[in-house]
Amino acid sequence: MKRIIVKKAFVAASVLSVLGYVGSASAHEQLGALGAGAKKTDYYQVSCFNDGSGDADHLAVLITDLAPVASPLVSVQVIKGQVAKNTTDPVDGDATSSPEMKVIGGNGAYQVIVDKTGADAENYSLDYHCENSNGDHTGTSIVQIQDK
Ligand SMILES: [Ca+2]
Ligand SMILES: [Ca+2]
Repeated sequence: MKRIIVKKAFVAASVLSVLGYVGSASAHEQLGALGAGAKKTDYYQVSCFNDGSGDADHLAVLITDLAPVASPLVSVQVIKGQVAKNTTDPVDGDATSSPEMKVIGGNGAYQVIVDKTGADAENYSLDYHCENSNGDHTGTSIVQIQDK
């Protein structure tokens, strides 16, 4: 009996950790913080690839400016090849994100830059999804290159 309880607890913990991992991976949400300096910028590389659901057509991103409410607006820029785009969350600390932005660049590495308009520390949530031409998820991975 005791052994069963221990085993159940272990399984529950394992499921939780797996759910936590899968949750963050499938949600493709990156939480980040920008320091108080006006020039603080975070830099990621998101890779889109075929994980069995077809080749990626584009990377879709949006940014949410989280609490604390401060004067800077938070934006995300995406660059791939000859294409660069920007989207900005126009209101800090509310429930609404920036407009979603899609950069059509196929498979491969997209440069993703998160910055803000001025001084004061900011927190943000970056949503990023590689999708095929039908809008279905394809393989997506992220690496942080600069954390400022
Ligand atoms: Ca904020
Ligand atoms: Ca907002």
